[in-house]
Amino acid sequence: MHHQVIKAVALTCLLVGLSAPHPVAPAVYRIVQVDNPEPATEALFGTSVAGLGDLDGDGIGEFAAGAPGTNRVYVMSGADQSVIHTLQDPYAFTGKRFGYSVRGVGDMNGDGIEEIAVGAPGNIWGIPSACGYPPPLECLAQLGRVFVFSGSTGDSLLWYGDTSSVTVYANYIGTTLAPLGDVNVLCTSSSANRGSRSPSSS
Ligand SMILES: [Ca+2]
Ligand SMILES: [Ca+2]
Repeated sequence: MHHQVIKAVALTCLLVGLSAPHPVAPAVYRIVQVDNPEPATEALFGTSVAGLGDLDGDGIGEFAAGAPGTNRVYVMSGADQSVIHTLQDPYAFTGKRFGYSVRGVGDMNGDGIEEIAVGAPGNIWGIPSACGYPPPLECLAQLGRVFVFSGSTGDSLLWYGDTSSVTVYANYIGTTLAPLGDVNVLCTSSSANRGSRSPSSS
């Protein structure tokens, strides 16, 4: 009888041991300060920040930080914070707040690497000079634009802008960005979003 009790207790302990969850190593996080890779007065580095997937294949996700004061977005390694891509306005307009917003938008060109959307909402005070129709690039830049860059190469893939002839109110397209899976990139503005066109149609 005594042996049976000991045997039962031992079996119970074994079952408890087997049912206990396996120990899981706690995730290790570290906080690092990331400075502007190209320090400049009023660069506004860090106005926008976005987490990204792994772009360089080291198994660690990347991040992007915008500096709309200098019209730059830096895509940086999550492992060592080195700069992987420096994104700029393909049309070299300045003062249009390129980098005011940034988001990862998934893989849009099928190469398996996430793309990066960047907002450039245009002039702070918005009201552009007379544009006419179709509006020239300079007017679209004042009204606001959104760009999509390849995550693997940093090359510009697409951009979106207001193609209407309305010139009284600025739209600030690109103030915020939201990924919509395989639908596209949703662009929001403070007034209206009335159209888009690709660089090839400019
Ligand atoms: Ca990585
Ligand atoms: Ca891609």
